[in-house]
Amino acid sequence: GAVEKGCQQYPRSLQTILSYGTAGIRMRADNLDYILYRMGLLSVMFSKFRKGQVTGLMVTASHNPAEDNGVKLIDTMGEMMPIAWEKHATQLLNVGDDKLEFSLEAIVKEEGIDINIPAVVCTAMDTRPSSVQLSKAAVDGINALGGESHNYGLLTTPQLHYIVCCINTKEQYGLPTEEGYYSKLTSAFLKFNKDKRTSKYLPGLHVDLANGVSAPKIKALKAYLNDSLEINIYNDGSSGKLNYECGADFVKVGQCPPSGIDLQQGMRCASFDGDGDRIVYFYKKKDGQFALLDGDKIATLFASFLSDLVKASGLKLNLGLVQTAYANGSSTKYITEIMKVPVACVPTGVKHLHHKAGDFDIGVYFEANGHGTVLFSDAAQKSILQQASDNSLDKDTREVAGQLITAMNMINQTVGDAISDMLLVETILAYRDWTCEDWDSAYTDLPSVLLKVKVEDRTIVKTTDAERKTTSPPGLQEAIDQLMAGYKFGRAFVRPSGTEDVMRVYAEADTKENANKLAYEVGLQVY
Ligand code: NG1
Ligand code: ZN
Repeated sequence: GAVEKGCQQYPRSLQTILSYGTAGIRMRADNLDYILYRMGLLSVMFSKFRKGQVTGLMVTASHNPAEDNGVKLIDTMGEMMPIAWEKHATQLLNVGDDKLEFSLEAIVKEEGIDINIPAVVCTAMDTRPSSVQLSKAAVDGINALGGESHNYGLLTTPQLHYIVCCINTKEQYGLPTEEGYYSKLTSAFLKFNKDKRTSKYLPGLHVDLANGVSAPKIKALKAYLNDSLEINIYNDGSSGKLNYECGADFVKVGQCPPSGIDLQQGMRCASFDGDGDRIVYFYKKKDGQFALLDGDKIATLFASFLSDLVKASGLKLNLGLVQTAYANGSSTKYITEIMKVPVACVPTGVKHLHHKAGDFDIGVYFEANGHGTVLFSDAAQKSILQQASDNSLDKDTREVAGQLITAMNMINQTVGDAISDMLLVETILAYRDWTCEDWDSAYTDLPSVLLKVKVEDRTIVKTTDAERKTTSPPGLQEAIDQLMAGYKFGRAFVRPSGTEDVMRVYAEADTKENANKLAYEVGLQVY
């Protein structure tokens, strides 16, 4: 039938075994056509499985080079596709063209899908040269199974997540359009900031947009902000290349400013990644050194702000923070010992963090690389709303609950979102009248380093304890333990990347030199 016909147009061009990785599929764009076609098919199955609710498909390779591309599948509540469905993705990716229909039937059977339910899939893409063609392949896949496709063209990844959520909640979450997104977030921002009186906090912000899809989006956002936030744009794609020497990943891994920004003292800067779901801040210290305010710093800022509001409101809500092994040791220590907020550690990948954050009434989660957001449980939202309108309470208490609601409306709860995170960081800094130095002073990061090691077969390394330890090959963990013991505050781990064909090595120690040495020594163990 139609599926087979599509196969002729999108034949399987790779024989290697692929898997649905940390956040979907990513590779050089050349061989992705059939993969996008097949993921289009899968998103229809998933929509049918969810009784015809809308699912999402985003064409992007995030922070990876412009020559790469990939796909992220979105759940009906706007979150990431459930981990339980990744095996179906992996299955569909690897079967021969002649087995594709059979494979689809197997999914129908296993999941008890009613094939007659109409399916709807929203698609969008980032600015990569290959994205238009790959979106078409996905749409052809969607249509081949009779699914209805809505192509939103260029969007940031979190904007598509937001739109999917809005549609399925019957607009309770907001209007399911790009304008609806800007208007929801910026109304909250303007409301919170309307009486701000600041002296140290300056409204100027300098943003590196990685030459990606966020450039046109931030330009659109600015029109909604009037002059309440002065955003200066860099790397807007007009001359530079996507993610090349710029963007959140470049800044985080390289611990240096992106090209295009002439960093001066007193400038408050931020870098987005290529599809707008990560953000890190940075500035130049008084001593002239570059200073990074990464996902861990943003998480602690959010958590302390929200926990202050919760305390002031008198509400009994438990707030927790979720990190991965990449979180700086100093941040974990600060959160547990000084802030006294519970911390959970989960494996890499936002899907794990997001899931865990749901265990709290208010769950703040961030990867150190700047991907994160805040989740409010249904019960928490309800009690906050109730408190805000309870006339038996004094005015101040009601107002604090109102502030919590406003903060909540500024947050994209579906997934980490650079725009939304930026608005909340700016709100908190203005509210506290803080400079970057004030924010940064909470704790000092341990020097850290992240290496990539090319290996023959990265799957031989198996991990446990939220990837902080290895279980295979034998002897590796003992060797790493011994190396770590040689350094003050030494901590290191290795894990196979889920998005690139490399092993990742992370190390931190008392000095930059020692962190580098430790990472190098651990790297030699897997090389
Ligand atoms: P992998 O390649 O599995 O390490 C990377 C990031 C993740 C996550 C995904 C998806 C690091 C160390 N890893 O995963 O945190 O962001 O990409 O984009 O930053
Ligand atoms: Zn991204």
